[in-house]
Amino acid sequence: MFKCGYISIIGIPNVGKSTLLNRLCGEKIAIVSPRAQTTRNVITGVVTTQDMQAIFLDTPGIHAPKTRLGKYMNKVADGSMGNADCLLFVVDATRPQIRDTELAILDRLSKVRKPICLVINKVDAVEKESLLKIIGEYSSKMKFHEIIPVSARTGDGIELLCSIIEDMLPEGHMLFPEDYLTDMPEKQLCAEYIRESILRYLRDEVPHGVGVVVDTFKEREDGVIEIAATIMCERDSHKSILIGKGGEMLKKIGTNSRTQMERLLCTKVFLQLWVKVKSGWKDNMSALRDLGYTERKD
Ligand SMILES: Nc1nc2c(ncn2[C@@H]2O[C@H](COP(=O)(O)OP(=O)(O)OP(=O)(O)O)[C@@H](O)[C@H]2O)c(=O)[nH]1
Ligand SMILES: [Mg+2]
Repeated sequence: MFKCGYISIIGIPNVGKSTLLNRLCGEKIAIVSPRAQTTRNVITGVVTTQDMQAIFLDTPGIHAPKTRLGKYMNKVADGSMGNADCLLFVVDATRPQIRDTELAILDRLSKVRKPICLVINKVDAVEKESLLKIIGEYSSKMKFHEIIPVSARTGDGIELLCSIIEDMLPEGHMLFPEDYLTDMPEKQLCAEYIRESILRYLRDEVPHGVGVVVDTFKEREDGVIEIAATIMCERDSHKSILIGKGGEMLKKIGTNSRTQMERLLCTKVFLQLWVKVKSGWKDNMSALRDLGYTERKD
């Protein structure tokens, strides 16, 4: 009896959804950062074993949106719940209080007639005793298929989580080839690596105002891949910070993301970065479309 289906990974920002996706898939498909609202689109990761094919949908953290981009992020997260066969609701063990944001998600989940597993992540960072309180609080609010504490960082509890996922999935034939990993094109993944480097090196306000588009992605005859990308930012001051003194910062961002691209593509990469100011791009439909933040019509 083979099982196959879609599992949506949802939760508020920064609880470790993308880290969990990467851990479950054994590959870095989604970028991760200590800042909230890192993921902006639904990212698919597929795991195939002898007994199942699990198609994971990592989603943007659900939050109170301030821009059109924010609204889009919430909408795709919400849409992925509708498309999934079962759900992983991820919460952060280091932030045990249930706040309005979690309550809003619980309210939404209570209307979903699908198996839902509560995943309490980051258990490596808390005392075991504190978990009982979190488990108690959440189970008093809703009935979950299972509640499982894990650490996406260390891998603790992941094996058990996989067996719970198998249990929740419906019977069915494989939907993707056995060795299929993600629907994220390499070009887009490279743009995401650049964004991750920006999140790593710069303070909050800059990365949150940044979008990255890969304009050129081509293989040269000598096997080197040439990539040119534009970093779109909101203000002139952000542009100066991104470039840095004598171009230092942009060089650092370039070196860090190029190393990741070379690992992904298994070849040398020649990377060129450009910075462009486009104020208000997060509310601008055509800019959002250029960056791939528009709803797919399928
Ligand atoms: N200690 C600890 N930290 C973790 C764990 N999982 C994730 N983190 C950290 O939590 C932060 C957020 O991780 P992400 O995976 O980007 O979180 P997310 O839920 O995808 O965030 P958004 O995309 O913004 O919604 C990063 O700094 C991770 O390294 C874990 O199991 N233990
Ligand atoms: Mg994420």
